[in-house]
Order: sequence, then C-alpha cells, then structure tokens
Amino acid sequence: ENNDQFFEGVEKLIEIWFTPAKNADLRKITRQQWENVLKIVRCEIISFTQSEQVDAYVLSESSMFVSRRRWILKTCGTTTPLRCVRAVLGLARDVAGHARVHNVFYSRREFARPAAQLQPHDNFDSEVKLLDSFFGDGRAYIMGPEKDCWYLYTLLPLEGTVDALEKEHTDANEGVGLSEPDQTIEILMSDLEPAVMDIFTRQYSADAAAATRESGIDKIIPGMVIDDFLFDPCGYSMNGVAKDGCYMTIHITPERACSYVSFESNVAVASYDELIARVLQAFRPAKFVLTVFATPDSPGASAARELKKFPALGAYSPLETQHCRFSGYELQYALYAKFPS
Ligand code: PUT
Repeated sequence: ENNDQFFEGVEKLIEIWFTPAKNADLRKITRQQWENVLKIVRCEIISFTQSEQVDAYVLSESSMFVSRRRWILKTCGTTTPLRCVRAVLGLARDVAGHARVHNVFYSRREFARPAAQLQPHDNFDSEVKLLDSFFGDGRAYIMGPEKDCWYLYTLLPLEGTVDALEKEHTDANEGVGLSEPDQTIEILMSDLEPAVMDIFTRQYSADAAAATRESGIDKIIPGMVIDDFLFDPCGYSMNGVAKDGCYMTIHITPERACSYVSFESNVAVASYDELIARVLQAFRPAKFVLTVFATPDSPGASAARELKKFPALGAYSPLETQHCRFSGYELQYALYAKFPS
C-alpha cells in the first residue's frame, strides 16, 4: 500500500436535535461563527446552498446541515468534530435561543487507520467519555465484526415519562420532549469499482457537474438541488436539498488503496429498495454498512420494517445484522458483501 495515496474517507457523524423553543433557530448562527467552529474541527466551508428548511454546507472534509433545531456535522480525514461540540452548544444557547438538547447521535464506521486519528477520535472509549461530559449518561453501541464495525452513541431511551428522563439529563442537555417523524439512511461503502472511482478525478471529469451526471448521482433522488464539488486531483463531495426539507449527501474517496463512498439522506420514502439499488448501481462497492434510523410515525418506518428482514440486495447478501430500539427510534444495522461470482 502506498502511504502517499492514503486518505481516511470514513466520517465521524454527529447529529444534535434541540427541543423546540419559541423563536429559536440554529440558522441565526452566522457564517463567521460557523467558520470559527469549523477551525476547531480542522476543516472549512467551501460551498453553500439552502432550502427553506435547511442550510447545507460542503466542507473541505465533508458536510454540515443546519436547520431550525437540528445540527448535523459529518467530517472525514483526521478532523476533530467532537472538539467543537461545547462551542456549538454555547452558540445554540446564546445566539440561536436553543438551551435544551433533545437528542444526540454520534456514529462512525471503523476507520481504515484508527491510529492516525487525533484525540478523542483515536478510540471509541475516549469519544464516549467526551460525549458523556457534554450530555450526561449516554448509551454506546458497537455493531458488527471488529474490522467493519459501526459505533453509535445516543442518549437514553425515550421509554418512560418525560419527567423521569429529564431528571437523567444535566442542565446543559436536559429536555427530552417533543419529537417529530424522522428517518435517516446511511450506506457506507468500501472497496469500490475502480472504473467508477475514476469518474471522481480531474483527469477524467472536467468538473463536478460532469462527475455528478456521469455517475448517475443526479438520478439517485429526483428533485434535489445539487451543490457538488470535485477536488484536485481527485475526490468528490455533494449536498442535495429538496423543497420538502429533505437532504442528501455523498462523499467519495476514489484512491484505489482506500476507496470509500458514503451516502446519507433523510428522504421520506415508504421503501428504500429503489434508492439502495440506485446507490449500489452507481458505485458498485465490494461491501457496505447499511444503517436505517426511523421513528415509528415516519414514512421510513415501513421501509425500515422491510429491511428488518435483512433481504439480499441485488448481488449483495447480509453478513451481519442487528436491530435495536432506543430514543424513540428503531435502528437497523447490516454489513453486506457481494456474493462471490
Ligand atoms: N445519523 C443519525 C441519524 C439519526 C436519525 N435522524
């Protein structure tokens, strides 16, 4: 393996929901304030687009989405997203009017090179310790086999009374209260088809729009306004936002020695079959981790129920599967690999 060509495509993903509060809106946080936050993470904003419901930033290392009460930060490489959480909670309270955290999700696939990560991302225990220092007593899960495992941290389950749960939380993060229909699908793909990965190089594609078209990314979820970026000499990021408030995001590390693609969306569909088929057809991974979160009242709940059977998906079969319930969500995790041909 050539060290010069290694890039850690695997992202750390944090999603924080704040409890609804009168006039509170995370989009009151200014671009300059986000730039300062992202300096702590060691990345910067390179592009921006928005819908009525969500501000979408393409970053030098992945993406950030900001809506009225939800903040999502997804960053790859050796970035340090958990180091900025304290600053974000401060801006949420002082600038946006959001003093209460409703729910938190931190997740990532196992890194290709865990030892290259900076603290606290060099091991999951340190990440959990830091998250607990912000949010009190969270729940940590490790799913799947060691090398392909997927880590998740979230807050306490929502079962029980709101009062009881609020007692579990500290002042900085109290407020398990109103929830809304929500679903998120992530497909974290590795070992991808080299001919597909070539599309995401400057040598092959004249610009990001050409790579988006050629790969079929523009067809994965119709109706998205796409903000895409092709890095030099290679690598690709895109955010998509739809009129209904949904988003999608794709990040591509095309280098042969460490090829990796992530797909994520909260699109509200009753079946993920077609979406998953389009993603797999576009990128042709050898294996992938699939995760689906859905609240029982979301359109995604029926999609999640289908996946609970962990069906074969085209040429891919499930190697490991897990299902769990927490924080008002159902979660499906599966590791899929191509059938040997
Ligand atoms: N990445 C966590 C997703 C949780 C549900 N929106």
